[in-house]
Amino acid sequence: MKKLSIIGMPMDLGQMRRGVDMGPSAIRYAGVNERLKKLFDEVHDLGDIAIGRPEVMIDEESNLRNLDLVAEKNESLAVEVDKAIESGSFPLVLGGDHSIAIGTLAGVAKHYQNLGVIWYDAHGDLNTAETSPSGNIHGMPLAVSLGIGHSKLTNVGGYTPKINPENIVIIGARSLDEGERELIKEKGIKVYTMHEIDRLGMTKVMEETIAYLKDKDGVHLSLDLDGLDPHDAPGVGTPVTGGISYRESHLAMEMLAESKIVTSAEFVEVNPILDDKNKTASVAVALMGSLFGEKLL
Ligand code: 5AB
Ligand code: MN
Ligand code: MN
Ligand code: MN
Repeated sequence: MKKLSIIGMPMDLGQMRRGVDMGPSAIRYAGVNERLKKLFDEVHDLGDIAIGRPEVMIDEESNLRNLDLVAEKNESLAVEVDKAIESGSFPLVLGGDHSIAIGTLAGVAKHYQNLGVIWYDAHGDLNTAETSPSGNIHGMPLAVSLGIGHSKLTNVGGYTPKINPENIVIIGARSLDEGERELIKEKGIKVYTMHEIDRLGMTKVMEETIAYLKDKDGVHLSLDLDGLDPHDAPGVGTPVTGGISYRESHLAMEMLAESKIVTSAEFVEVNPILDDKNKTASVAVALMGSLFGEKLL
């Protein structure tokens, strides 16, 4: 029995551009339920976690934007993700800015001793309050999940760390801050930048990624739509030119489907206000179709 739980996380407090809170609605409007119902025995859309509309608050002591609320809302997300897994469902989280990976991973990682993570993104999301150029928590969730960062964030879910550096593969990186580069080297995190994707091709990148993660007891896919080229995914808050194409992304998802290694996923940073006729949400839904085993023939 294949069950899917869809959890909307309309979070926009991890960055400064409003509109990303409408990401889950845009993805539903693009037909996520209808599309995935064909691929699962049961699809449960659990609706959205309540976020509210507070004014932006900078934590004076740490310089982190909306620190307390981002931590609190991610606690709620972690509980929902945990419940979905307990009920035997595959958890699929719809973002929302990427700070929600803090809660998703808090809910997922307690179920796996040796969780692998694929971070599909133009960015490393490995900043801390000290290295961040922006104070935006959506640039920090991978570091937080490694146990690096403000304790209010690293302790979401009541334990830390969630993942080990040697279990991470970053794909699509092309905008890394200095502190992130240092952390990648220090921790030995595996990264396929756009250079490697151009050079090896997506087939080889995914073959290597799957081989690298195949002995893990679970694999979480954290897909930031800005990993794709802005031409294919314009509706994102921090676009970076020269990204992964729509076709390459489809291939990546199809290869993941074949490998059967992925046990949870989130699709984040869809901002319909910045989009072109819901193109980015539609791309997200098409990629989900491929990830969950849709075939052309
Ligand atoms: B996203 C930047 N590195 O920390 C920062 O979209 C951008 O979740 C972060 O990948 C982008 O502010 C975060 C400059
Ligand atoms: Mn549990
Ligand atoms: Mn990004
Ligand atoms: Mn990201």
